[in-house]
Amino acid sequence: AFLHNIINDPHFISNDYTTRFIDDTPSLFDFKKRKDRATKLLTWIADVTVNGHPETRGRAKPPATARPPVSPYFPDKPVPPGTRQRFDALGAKAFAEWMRNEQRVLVTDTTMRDAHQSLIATRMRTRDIVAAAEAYAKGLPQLLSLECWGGATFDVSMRFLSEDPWERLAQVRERAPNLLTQMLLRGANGVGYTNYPDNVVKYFVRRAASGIDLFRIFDCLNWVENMRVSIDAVCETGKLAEGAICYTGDILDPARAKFSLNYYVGVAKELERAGCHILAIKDMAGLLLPEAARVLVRTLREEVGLPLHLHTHDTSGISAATVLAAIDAGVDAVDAAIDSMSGMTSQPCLGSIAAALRNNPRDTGLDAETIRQLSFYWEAVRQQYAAFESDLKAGTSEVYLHEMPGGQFTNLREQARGLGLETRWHEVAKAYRDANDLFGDIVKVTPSSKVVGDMALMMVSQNLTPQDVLDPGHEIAFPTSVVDMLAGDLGQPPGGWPPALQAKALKGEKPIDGRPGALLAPTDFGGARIDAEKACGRQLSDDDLASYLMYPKVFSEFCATIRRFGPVSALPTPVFFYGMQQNDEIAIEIEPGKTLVLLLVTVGETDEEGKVKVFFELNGQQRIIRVQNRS
Ligand code: BTN
Ligand code: 3PY
Ligand code: ZN
Repeated sequence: AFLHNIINDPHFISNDYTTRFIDDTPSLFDFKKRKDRATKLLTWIADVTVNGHPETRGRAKPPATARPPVSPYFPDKPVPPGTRQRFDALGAKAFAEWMRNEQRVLVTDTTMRDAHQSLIATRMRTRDIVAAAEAYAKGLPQLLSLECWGGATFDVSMRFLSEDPWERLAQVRERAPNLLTQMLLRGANGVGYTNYPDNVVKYFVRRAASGIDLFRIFDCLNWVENMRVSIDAVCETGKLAEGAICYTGDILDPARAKFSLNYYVGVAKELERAGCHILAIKDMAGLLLPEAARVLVRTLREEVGLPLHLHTHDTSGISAATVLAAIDAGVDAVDAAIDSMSGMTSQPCLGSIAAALRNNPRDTGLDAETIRQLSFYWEAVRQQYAAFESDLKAGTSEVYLHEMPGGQFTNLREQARGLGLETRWHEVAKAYRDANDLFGDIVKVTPSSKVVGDMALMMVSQNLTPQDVLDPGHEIAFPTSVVDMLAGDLGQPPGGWPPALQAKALKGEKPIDGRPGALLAPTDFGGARIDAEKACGRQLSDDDLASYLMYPKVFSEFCATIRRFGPVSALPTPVFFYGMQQNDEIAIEIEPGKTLVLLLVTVGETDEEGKVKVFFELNGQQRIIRVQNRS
């Protein structure tokens, strides 16, 4: 077995080894019999059939009436040219000018990223996303872009879905070759939760640019200084850099003078000077009221030469009014989610916005029937993710109090429930606002929103008032994330951190006031690759390395899961989460042209060792898989 491992080791094969090879390659001592992909997948299915999947166990099940999702199908229709061809022909700068001069309202569909991030905890799997891509390409070629990557999807796909985010991107791109692909990049925080060294941010952007055309870049404190490395990196690739101003407060409320119209115009001008091609108004919590949208859009369009792209959330229930007001005031592009994935903490409803503009000079040109068909598809897909639905039932004006981003709202509710605070949700919401005010009134979006959430949960669970938190005589064990943020690890908010709270949390440690990325030593990519390949037991692509640089532990564990269970992203979603039932028959395409036909014959009794035999027929041959019963 040892020799077998040596001659099959990727480094050995490529002659890339030294005298330390045996010492440095622990996987050589991994003598477990190597299984083929089919056996690995059967092991997963058997295990989940017997034990359930940890992510769905004990949660709501898909309704018995759920119908299989069928994406609209246009077999004989060619893919018409779209924004991708226009962008390829014009380049970034001229494309942005075209956007600004176009009369139609341009629309970004967020269903493949923010909508499921905000409604079903980012759990949408690649198969379900990719199956819709061709219908978008053929049926909605007037779209500006598909937001399909970045934000929380990168982490969640590896951590909870055991799938590779890079494969998702490549497949969407291949199936929608006429539409711009769009991602959300958290500036110096990449697609993670902390600042990365500058060379890591650049490396990540370069890799991402092979699949992404439009990068929406933000900083969680609106600190443009902290966005320059990523803006420059995007510009160097020739792709579109969309700089976002994160909207909080209310420009029409004199009591929130910190986040005034002037403030946003200032940030917008900085982003324009920093070289961005497009300006986003990123209203991550859905706080932008219709009248404020009118004023903000009109002013930004006068003061800045870039096309304006509005992103909002419908947590309050009135985001469509905001979008229509912004359109009236001249916004160039808006974000919306397909009908069945819209509303509540997600984006406003794409089909209805398109309807509102039909036969009007700014008509989007989007086809109503295709939107409906796509909505039916996503509706059926969404039923399979019932385990991840929140119990939110209505729009809520409480969002103007707490200002939580749509992507965080249901997450924090879950976290609160986990701490036994489910009956005290409205206190958590109030504490979230109190924590915001303690931090000096800040922008709350990943990762600063996470820090405010941690603080709020601590305050509620320990019954602390803001006065307690500030009281020098009251000892507080601040969450680590709070200490790090007040130490300057996420950067600087406008006006700096409140000195008294900062001193109390840092207990004499000195904060930094410069850009965190400037203090982080550059990563040694060669060394990182060696570590990563050791951890994963195989040679890694440049994309793999980028995953490892963002999430070393999550990526290594993802690799281990795939090593053990094979390409589980190929499993249909119900099978992935729930396994199979007696007499279920499925086809699994593990690579183009290689399909496994699988029948679950029966599940045996649990034996003395606590193991269960699961009987399958694989392409007509009997296969028995024995798994531990842990249920
Ligand atoms: C991970 O934590 O690595 C991702 C989730 C993997 C859970 C699945 S459920 C079926 C199989 N059996 C296990 O013990 N783990 C995987
Ligand atoms: C993210 O960073 O994931 C967001 O969606 C922020 O709004
Ligand atoms: Zn959003």
